[in-house]
Amino acid sequence: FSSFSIISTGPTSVGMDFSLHGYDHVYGIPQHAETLLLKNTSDGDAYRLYNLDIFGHKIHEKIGIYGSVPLLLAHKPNRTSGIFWLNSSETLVDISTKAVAEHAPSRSAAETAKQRAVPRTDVRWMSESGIIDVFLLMGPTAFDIFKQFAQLTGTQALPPLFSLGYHQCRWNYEDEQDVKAVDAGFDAHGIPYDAIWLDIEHTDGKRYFTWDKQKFQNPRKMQEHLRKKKRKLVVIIDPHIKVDPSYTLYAQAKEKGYFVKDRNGQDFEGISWPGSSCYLDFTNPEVRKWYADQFAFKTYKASTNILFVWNDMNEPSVFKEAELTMQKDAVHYNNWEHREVHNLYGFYQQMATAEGLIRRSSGKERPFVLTRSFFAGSQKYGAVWTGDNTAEWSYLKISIPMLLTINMAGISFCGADVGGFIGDPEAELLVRWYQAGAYQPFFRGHSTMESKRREPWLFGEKNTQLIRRAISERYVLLPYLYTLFYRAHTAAEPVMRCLWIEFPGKMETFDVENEYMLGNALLVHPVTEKEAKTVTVLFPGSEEIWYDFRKFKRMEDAGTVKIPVTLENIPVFQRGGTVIPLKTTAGKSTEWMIDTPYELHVALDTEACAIGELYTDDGHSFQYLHKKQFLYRKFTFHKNILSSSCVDESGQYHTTCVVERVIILGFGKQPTFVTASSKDGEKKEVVFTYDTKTSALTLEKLSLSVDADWEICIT
Ligand code: MIG
Repeated sequence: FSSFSIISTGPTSVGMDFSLHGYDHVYGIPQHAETLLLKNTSDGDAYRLYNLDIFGHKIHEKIGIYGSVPLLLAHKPNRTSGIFWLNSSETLVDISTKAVAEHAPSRSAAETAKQRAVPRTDVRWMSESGIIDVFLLMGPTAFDIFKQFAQLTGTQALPPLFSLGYHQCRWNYEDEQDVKAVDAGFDAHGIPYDAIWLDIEHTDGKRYFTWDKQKFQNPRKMQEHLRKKKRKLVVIIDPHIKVDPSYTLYAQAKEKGYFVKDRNGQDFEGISWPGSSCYLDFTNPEVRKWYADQFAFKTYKASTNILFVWNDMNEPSVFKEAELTMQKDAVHYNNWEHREVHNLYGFYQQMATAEGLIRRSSGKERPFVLTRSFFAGSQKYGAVWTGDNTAEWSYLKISIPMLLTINMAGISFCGADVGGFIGDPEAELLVRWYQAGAYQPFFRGHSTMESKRREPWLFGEKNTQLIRRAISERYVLLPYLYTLFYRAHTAAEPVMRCLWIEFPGKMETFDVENEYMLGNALLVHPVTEKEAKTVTVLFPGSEEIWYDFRKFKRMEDAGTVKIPVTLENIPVFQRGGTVIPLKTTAGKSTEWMIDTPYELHVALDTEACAIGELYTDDGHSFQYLHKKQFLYRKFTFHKNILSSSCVDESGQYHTTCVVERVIILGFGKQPTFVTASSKDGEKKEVVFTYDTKTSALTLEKLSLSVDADWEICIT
């Protein structure tokens, strides 16, 4: 730490070495624009965990960007371990993987000791200050690690359903007319979306919680317009507060002493978008409470309950300071130096914001808050995104390992700016990014000021159609995605999983980062090369069966397979043995789809069995928690019977929504007769079609309630 300047309390430095015996694959410690598999750092930079705003950040660097989670996972066949180094000051992680000679004990003195080379990974954690507070997570499976980590840091908040839809953002949607026009554009082009976003220019001179009076003359009316369209508004609220005594927020915070102080005890002043700014001290619980109160409808003028929030610049980003962040000797609540809590600053802002949104609804409604900076536990408060990426193929490619790593660290709800924030994507890249984003947890198109407008319909009819198709696939998939989020919320299972998490014994999966599993049932392989004609897909597990998710055909070859691709879509496969709940069609937004019927895709495994789940509730309130208003159902296919049963009897939710269609993939032969029977004994004959080419059996016009037990028998 010789490069640290000695100031005030100064750095103290703590560190510790760990040897992971038998392991040569380590993962985790987001956020870096780096590969999934952590690299040996002995001949270069250590991985750094220090939240920074790095505009136009490069790829394959060990410098930390925006957020950090000091959790490292190590994996070897059928065994996973974890190290959670709980320290929020600047941290470096050195990794050294080597083969070491291990001596097998010799049985007799005469026999020479046998030697064999076994892998070992040495991990050195070094933090600038604080204490050593470290947790060794024993697994033994990856899913055990996720649960153990969740016991310490919490699970993913259950997102309101709308927030799993598509988000349309730009720096900036200029004014009310612009917002209305973009909103109308989605309808005119038949593209679903759920939320339109306003960046910093919507405010009165970057005074957050206010509106630019010229551009947004009637923000309430604009929100009513969106509400009628069953859509939401998300606005940006940054942590820096403009130094302006006539700005109520500033005046109040100043008077109450709620800003971070400099080493001389004065309010720390830095430069940001509003010019000279002070920074709220979110580490102080009293400040968080006060901040949460700013979201009350009567305090936040012209805000309504369809308005949700985006926290940016909360590393914190401070222009003109060293590394564009706050000085380390700035002073927080209880005299903590900034260096001690740096990586927690954004975490606490998102916590306070989420609390504010909950409180404005008197505890009834789930919040949605997107944050750029994050720390271990941020999953409890909402979503994160990977910050300012660039509109280049390489950034689309690296977004996959980045999101997989964030998921591994407990934060399932994450995404990268679709299209790339900086620059202008060519149409093909934009289409490919939409196709990838549609199968990732947080799905938002966003672009910087200097870039050309890129709403989905601005690239010609053909590309509009491709993007419409990608977004529509997302909407149809929402019941599955929402169910995965429920599992993340209740059982700490990541939504987006690198392959080895699902196939822990298959070494060929350990470094795969160009494809992933969405839940346990979908294998997704985004196309990240320009003009790709084929992609090479690894189908993990020789005993698995995989089906083309759209054409229902069973994949003939196993292992590594070259798959032809067109611009139409990216390869997605359903794993044999799973049932995926879908909606039959996409609607204009999630709220338009409440009554849209379900469709089940039942993919049979080698035993002709399959199992899957569906979780549903009102999609926006905490009633699922407080009143147990939810449905948690299970679908089982066994011995030619598909049955619907209840997973959690404690939950009840009334819905008129029905299962309309069931498609069974890999069904051996043309059936003669299909009947559906409900629990009360009512039996009816089912219309079916069997496709001999794909072996897909389609059952139609079922009209079976989702909230009741039933059986479909195939003979
Ligand atoms: O320094 O609010 O990452 O998404 O559009 C730029 C303007 C500040 C950075 C965010 C980006 C956002 C932009 N912000």
